[in-house]
Amino acid sequence: MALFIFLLLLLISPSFSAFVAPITKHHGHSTPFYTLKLHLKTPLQPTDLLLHVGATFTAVDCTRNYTSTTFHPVPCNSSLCRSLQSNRANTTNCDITTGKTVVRGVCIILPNRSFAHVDTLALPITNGQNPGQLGVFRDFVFTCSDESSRLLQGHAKKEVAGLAGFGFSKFSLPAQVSTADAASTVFALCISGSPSAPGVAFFNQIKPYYFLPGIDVSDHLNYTPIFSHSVAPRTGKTNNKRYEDPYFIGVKSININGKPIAINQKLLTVDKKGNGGTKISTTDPYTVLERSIFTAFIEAFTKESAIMKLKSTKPVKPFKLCYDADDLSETHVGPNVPTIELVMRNDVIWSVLGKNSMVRIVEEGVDIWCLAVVDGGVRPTSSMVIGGHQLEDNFLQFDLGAKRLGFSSSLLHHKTMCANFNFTTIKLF
Ligand SMILES: *[C@@H]1O[C@H](CO)[C@@H](O)[C@H](O)[C@H]1NC(C)=O
Ligand SMILES: *[C@@H]1O[C@H](CO)[C@@H](O)[C@H](O)[C@H]1NC(C)=O
Ligand SMILES: *[C@@H]1O[C@H](CO)[C@@H](O)[C@H](O)[C@H]1NC(C)=O
Ligand SMILES: *[C@@H]1O[C@H](CO)[C@@H](O)[C@H](O)[C@H]1NC(C)=O
Ligand SMILES: *[C@H]1O[C@H](CO)[C@@H](O)[C@H](O)[C@H]1NC(C)=O
Repeated sequence: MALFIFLLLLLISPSFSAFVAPITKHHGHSTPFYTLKLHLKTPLQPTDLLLHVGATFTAVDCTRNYTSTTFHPVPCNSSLCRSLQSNRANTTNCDITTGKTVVRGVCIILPNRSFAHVDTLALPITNGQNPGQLGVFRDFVFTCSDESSRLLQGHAKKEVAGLAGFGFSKFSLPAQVSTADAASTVFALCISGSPSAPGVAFFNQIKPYYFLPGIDVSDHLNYTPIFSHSVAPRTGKTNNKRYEDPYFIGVKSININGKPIAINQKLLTVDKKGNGGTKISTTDPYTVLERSIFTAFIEAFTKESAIMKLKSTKPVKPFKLCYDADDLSETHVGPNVPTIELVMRNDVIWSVLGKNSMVRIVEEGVDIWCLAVVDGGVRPTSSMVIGGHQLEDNFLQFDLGAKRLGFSSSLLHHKTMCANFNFTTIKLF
């Protein structure tokens, strides 16, 4: 209970408790990534955080040029600290060395040995159609770490101050800005493929979600069960150590032009150790498939494209199958290639058309479309990881209370797109 008092939200108005934030795609480096813009610190500063749908905590590097009058570390051994560490508080070790300074008496979060702190965070309220004034959260809990810069391999240090964690945790960003308890948090993501026109994240909004020209996409969602399973990092010692709390969906088969490909079903379920299954990721730019699934997928796609008289060309890394742009006809849903369908265990279908299955590579003397799927190797933690490119212009609603994911497939079918949220700020009360 003390925890909830500690986290009490200060809302500007009781009648608006939904929030919104722009999501921007960045192309600058070899791999694209997505950031969420919010306001942090006192006085409030606009801040870009790497969008990480599976991360347990929101993390900012508070050792690097961090000035805020409301910043304070979570005390070692406090009840909030024990809750953050899932009751595995390390009361013998409360000091941490960051750079050349030692910070004493703080709450250390394992396994990455970062420490927890609180500060002010603000997001615009929304009615589902426009953003309004900022809603302010005084005691938002972060970890202090440079995780985002490790994930971006040192790139974009200037632009990206940390990462926004949306994982299944009561300390995720959506859970902390939720007025419901963490287990019934609702949030939605709509990622735009255009670096100049942002997509949008909604918090606490069940409906409506308006996109120009006046389309409420909550009318166009299919639902499938969603679940979470803590996953340890791919590298390093992982015993008992939580690192991510990502979301999984139950894909039972993949169809290419309506024909199912052969997949070992065992790979598609999450086992007791958290291995296998289909994860959703905003930090993998492209879909990643376990080796045997990848091989079957490429084979079936090649066969179907041959039937459509498409001839492949020399691929560009990391892709395996590419076509000359001149040889593909284009439609409003992307190049005309075999259609991919992800069939869920509850028999609803997530269809993936050219715009999401293919990525265009324009380099010196090269103009090709490549199948935007990469080889995950043998025995990866998750057998399928649905990555950013496949999520673009697909609306996703994560309803943790109803334990379901609402998905739209391509919004282009409904004559709108993720960049069509109207970010003109209005006065909402
Ligand atoms: C530190 O922050 C100040 C004020 O926000 C800014 O002007 C300065 O460029 C920053 N320095 C670095 C190294 O990022
Ligand atoms: C943490 O709390 C326990 C129980 O309240 C106490 O015995 C212990 O000394 C405390 N440790 C530190 C480092 O304050
Ligand atoms: C707590 O910290 C001490 C000192 O760093 C370390 O030896 C011990 O293994 C830690 N305990 C846990 C549970 O991590
Ligand atoms: C966006 O919202 C503003 C405020 O409601 C409105 O005036 C404007 O016409 C909208 N833009 C479009 C393109 O509809
Ligand atoms: C934190 O976790 C990441 C992800 O696996 C790992 O690469 C990194 O070395 C860890 N950092 C520390 C300081 O333990």
